[in-house]
Amino acid sequence: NMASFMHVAVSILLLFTLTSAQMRGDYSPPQDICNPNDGFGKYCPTTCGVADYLQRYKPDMDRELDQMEQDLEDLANLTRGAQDKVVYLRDSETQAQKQAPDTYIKKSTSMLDDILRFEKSILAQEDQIYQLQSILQANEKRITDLKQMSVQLDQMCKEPCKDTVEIQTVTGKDCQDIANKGGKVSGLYYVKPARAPEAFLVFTDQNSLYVFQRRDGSVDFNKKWIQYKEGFGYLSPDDRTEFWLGNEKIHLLSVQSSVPYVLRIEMVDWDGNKKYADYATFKLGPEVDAYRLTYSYYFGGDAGDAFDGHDFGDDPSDKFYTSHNGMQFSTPDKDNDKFHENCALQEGAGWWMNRCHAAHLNGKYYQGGKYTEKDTQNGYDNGIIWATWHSRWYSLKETTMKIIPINRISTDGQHSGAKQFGGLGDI
Ligand SMILES: [Ca+2]
Repeated sequence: NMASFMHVAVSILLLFTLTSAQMRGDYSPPQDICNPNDGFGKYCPTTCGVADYLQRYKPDMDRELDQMEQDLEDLANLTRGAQDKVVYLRDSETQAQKQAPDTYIKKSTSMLDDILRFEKSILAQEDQIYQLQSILQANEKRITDLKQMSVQLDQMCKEPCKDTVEIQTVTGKDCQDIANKGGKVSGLYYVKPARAPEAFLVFTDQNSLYVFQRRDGSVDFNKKWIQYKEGFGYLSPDDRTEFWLGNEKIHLLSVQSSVPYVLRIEMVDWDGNKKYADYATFKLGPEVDAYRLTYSYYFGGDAGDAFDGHDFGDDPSDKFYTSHNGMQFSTPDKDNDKFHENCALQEGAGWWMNRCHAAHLNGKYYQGGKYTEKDTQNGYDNGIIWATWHSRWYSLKETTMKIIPINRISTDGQHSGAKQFGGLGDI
């Protein structure tokens, strides 16, 4: 058992040596000056993506390994203690045997003492054996967990790291243009909106929609202005990865069309319930206006109008100060909100912050949904929030934000753009 345990421990250490070597080799630019064009849009993770992923796992794994090392040492100490006891018992026994024939009567008292000591030692040893067994069980569980993690890691690395990804050959100024030219399948297309300096990749489908945000917990959304501007995460041809397309691209897409766009927000909670909210005439302003969010009205949905703010019952001004229409975009390094401090910095995410929010889909990912002030760094509700559906202390499981030409919605029905969610799973 011990040998196999050591074997696993060594394998895991080896795994870390390999991954950290890879980090040194592949990952040179620090996170905040990540090259905006570093392969974003290909199926493989960007350098930023790989680094984020490893950085998320390494501290936990390091801690686990330290704990295991400590447990091993305790185990060794206990074994030594037990061995000492056995030696002592054996010595006492030998001595007793030697002395018994001659000095039976004289020694009988001390023999009785020895027997009492034996009994005590046996009890103590049983205790130690019990402790050792518990430690062993705890270790076995840890090893199983680590093995599982390592298998998942392996799977994760295998799947998205395809060398090639199918990018459709048809291009155009928007999805409608692409469809007109024969681009009929869902997938990744290059589009070049009217004012864009160069074409960029987006996911689009038969309904001519663009997906610009997807959450499933695999990517850290605590990013700076430049990253929210250029986009981060991973795009995939089956639209199942997590990303922020980038404010500049969302802006260019949202302002070029002659047909108004509807912003559609789709959400899934931890019980698998799905809800959505639509906003008519969605537009994102240019960078000089800090990518201001505007729409004309709540177009419908069953999730409620959280963008209009929410009365949390703390103050009559709650609803006004948690609305989002007309808000500029803020990031931890750029404060454009209506609060005397920086909402985006407090909550570690970029969003159209007011003072601060009733909707916050770029928030921190909390497994299981429910979280409390104690789970946060500074007591602020920083999860993935849609306050007109779940409380602000409930973080949603999956979200998607997409823009759809309004004619596609009215002709094809409310859920024409909706698609089955498929996350990367819980890691
Ligand atoms: Ca502020």
